[in-house]
Amino acid sequence: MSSSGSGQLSDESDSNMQPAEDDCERLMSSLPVEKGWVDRLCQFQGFWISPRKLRDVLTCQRRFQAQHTDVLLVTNPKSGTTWLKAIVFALMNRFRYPFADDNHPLLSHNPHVLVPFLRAELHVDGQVPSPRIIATHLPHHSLPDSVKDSPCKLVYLCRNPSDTFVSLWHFTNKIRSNGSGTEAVSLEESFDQFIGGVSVYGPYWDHVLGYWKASLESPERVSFLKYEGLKEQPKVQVSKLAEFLGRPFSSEEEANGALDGILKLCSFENLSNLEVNKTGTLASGEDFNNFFRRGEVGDAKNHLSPHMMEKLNQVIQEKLYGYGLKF
Ligand code: PAP
Repeated sequence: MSSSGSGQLSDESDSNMQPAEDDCERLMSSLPVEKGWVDRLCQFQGFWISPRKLRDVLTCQRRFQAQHTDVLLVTNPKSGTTWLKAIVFALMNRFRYPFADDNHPLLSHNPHVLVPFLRAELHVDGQVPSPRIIATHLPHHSLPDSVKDSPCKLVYLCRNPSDTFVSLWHFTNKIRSNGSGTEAVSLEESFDQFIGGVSVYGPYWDHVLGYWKASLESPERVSFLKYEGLKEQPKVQVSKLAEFLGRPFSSEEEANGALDGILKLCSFENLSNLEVNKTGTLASGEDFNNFFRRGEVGDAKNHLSPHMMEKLNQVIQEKLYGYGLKF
């Protein structure tokens, strides 16, 4: 077994495709560990993850069966996952659920309920209607083999690192304070960890770069979007996304305002003001309203000092600019 976070497991538990608890414990004890913002983080296959989630990832890598028609939505946490889930759900299901339908599922269900995260058992027929829309935060190199070998489509949404960091920091502190009375984690300490590459599913830049490269190599398979681009040119971006997903808007739909309707339905203003999103809670315990804070571009400058912004820009420049990726 490796001690560099490469995450090799023995084959002992292959018979049921689920790693035995002992096997997981052994693997865990061999992985690099750092203090996280909520829980500890261990480095597995080069990315940082909470030990609580490691077994699920291992099981998923072994057992998840991709289908050709799957659509996988991928993000670094706090890059606009909730928004992307809403948009793709509305777009893919627009004939079944017209945007103006008073009973549209997005009006009564949080997007995280309508679009599940990748789990091993999602391959069980009928759990998610086909074509399945599934989300994940896994880095590209750690996707299950069945996804890598499948022609299914991947949509990656990235967000500028400063806003992603600030959003993650706020979210983490909400989770920490949820009933536990745990002290808030300081912005400075979290920032140093983030730019040192230690963040959940990070390093941030490795995550982004993995999908950026994949989108350049296989543009018909991986679509790379930016949160800022979606904000700036929502119609252009969502129209391109619809084409990528094989569901282009017809001229009749354009005339009917379907694209505008979907954008309005999925807007921060609309979703954040729905009763379900103000009061509901995920099965895992997070309140839905924690997924809606400001939904703006550039809020980081209200939290990070000019020195911090400069430091982060420098790291991003070093890590990403050489690959043609700029924010
Ligand atoms: P997740 O990765 O844990 O699922 P995610 O949805 O990516 O979380 O992050 C929430 C962020 O998306 C919040 O950003 P903020 O902290 O900077 O405000 C949230 O406000 C923003 N967000 C949620 N819904 C929308 C939306 N419909 N449009 C734009 N931004 C949104």
